[in-house]
Amino acid sequence: MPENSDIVKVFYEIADLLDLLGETFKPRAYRRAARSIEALSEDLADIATRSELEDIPGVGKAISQKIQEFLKTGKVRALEELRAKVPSGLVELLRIPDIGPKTVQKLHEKLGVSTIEQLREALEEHRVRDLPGFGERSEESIRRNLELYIKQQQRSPINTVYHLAQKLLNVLGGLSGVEKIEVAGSLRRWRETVGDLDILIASEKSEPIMSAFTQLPDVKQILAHGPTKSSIIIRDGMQVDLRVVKPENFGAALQYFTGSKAHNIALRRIAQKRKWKLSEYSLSDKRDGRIIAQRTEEEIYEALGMPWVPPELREDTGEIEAALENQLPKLVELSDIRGDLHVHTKWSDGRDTVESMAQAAIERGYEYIAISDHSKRIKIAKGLAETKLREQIEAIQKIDEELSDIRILSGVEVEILSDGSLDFSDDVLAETDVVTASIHYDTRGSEEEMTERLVSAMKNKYVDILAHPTGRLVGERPPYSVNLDKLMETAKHYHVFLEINSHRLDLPDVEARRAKDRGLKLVVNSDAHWANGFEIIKFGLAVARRAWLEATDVINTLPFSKLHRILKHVHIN
Ligand code: DGT
Ligand code: CA
Ligand code: CA
Ligand code: ZN
Repeated sequence: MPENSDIVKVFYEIADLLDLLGETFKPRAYRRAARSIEALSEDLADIATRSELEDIPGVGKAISQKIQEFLKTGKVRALEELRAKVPSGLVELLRIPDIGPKTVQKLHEKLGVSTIEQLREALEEHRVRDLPGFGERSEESIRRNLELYIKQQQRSPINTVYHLAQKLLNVLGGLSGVEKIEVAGSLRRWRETVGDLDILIASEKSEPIMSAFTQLPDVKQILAHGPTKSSIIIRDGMQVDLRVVKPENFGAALQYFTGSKAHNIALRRIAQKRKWKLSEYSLSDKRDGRIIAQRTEEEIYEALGMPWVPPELREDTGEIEAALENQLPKLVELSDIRGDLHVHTKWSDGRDTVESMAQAAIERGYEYIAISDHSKRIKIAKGLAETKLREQIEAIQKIDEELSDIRILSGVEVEILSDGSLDFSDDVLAETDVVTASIHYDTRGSEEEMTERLVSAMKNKYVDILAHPTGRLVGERPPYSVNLDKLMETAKHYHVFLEINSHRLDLPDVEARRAKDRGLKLVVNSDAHWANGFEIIKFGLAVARRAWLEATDVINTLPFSKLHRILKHVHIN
């Protein structure tokens, strides 16, 4: 069954195509219809059944026919015909900020530009400035807007979006009339990357809030400004969607806009079986329109026969079935975490001393940390030579004795060399309490080579943890090729714990979940390089939760009295 949003997309595309063909009035009519359909609380199919489509503002005979055609066939012939007339890339060029149909037409006719890539080339070769009516300044402005557009197409890593969201929640949350405010979408589900940021507000009066939103100082472009939904692009290219709903609908809206789309579709199917309807406004009875639940998410899930589902699980990968049987996992929480086994200091490339890292850990209520600075091969990170490491072990011992509130373990993040051997001999490793192995250089090997290199390191009898097993730095560096199945098998056999690294976010949630299913335990570490760096553990924890991990699946939820027994060679003093 097509959704209203599907036909909305059709009409916007028709409008764009008509724009490009030089039509003036028709595009406006399609946009107007699209906007009123966006604001509907009822399915078009139901309205069509009652033959009331033309009662929708902006919907006349021609548009009503297209809606019916779409409901019947899933297609609109007029759109297909328009698409055939216009090179397909041109519609995308329209999405670039400040570029309208006239500019696109000129670029196309005079320079043969019909794709983003061709526009980039034309700009590089400075061909745009020579177009009549253009010049250097408009060429430069198109170049900047193209960059912005390209940036906006990319997904952003969660940490940057998270901090942006905190700022926006602060500012928007302080506006008068705001009763509730929450993030929704992929950020609320804690995905490791976010396409656009969705914010939801409950308020009786939306206009002043929407105006304040579109006038935020960082706004680069306003994509839409309406009474219920507005979209902006902020300075660094991120799109932010704000929806303002009535307080009584807040739960239904939050549920809907948190997604994922797959989760929502599955949930809606359960509602439909009961002759109910789940929308962004409410859960209601299709037969008499009676509202069953709308104010909170809990009420909605409960009415559908299940407990509230944590947003991290809402991907339709088994969570609905589990919820219906009351078998949802009890996900690991921040308060379960008792320590951090991957911490850097000034001894290598960290910014703070062992003391300040320990102090910061105490303030977080941690029972233990492991200092794990880099080994000598990694010169760029000021890796420690053997003598330095021995000095550090002694220094740590002293500090550990002085601080009774925390146990400080001496560890090392030992480099796995190209041939799979470790950067320190076993004798040296034996003097530490925890050994974390990882790769930071020469990562271009084939999958077999990289896997073999990691596997041979994991076989070392002192290695406890394999840090950032895929090498990815989310949003910046791709993973190296590696066979994770083989790593998991080896980890199981040799009692090595795979790390969920909160800084890198290199281990995808689905892989962490597979590790759990294979009976492995993991460790969630911050890889903190300064005293304020511990708090990013929330992003690693999010991966753990999206992987369905419970506290018992994560070794650093253990008290030290139990942890030391599963590490290979802790020196107890
Ligand atoms: P993103 O932005 O790509 O990181 O991912 P989301 O999940 O934030 O997706 P977004 O921003 O397009 O939409 C936010 C939520 O709104 C999405 O998770 C589910 C809901 N939603 C959006 N569009 C539709 C739709 O056409 N149908 C349904 N059922 N739900 C939708
Ligand atoms: Ca989103
Ligand atoms: Ca969105
Ligand atoms: Zn590290």
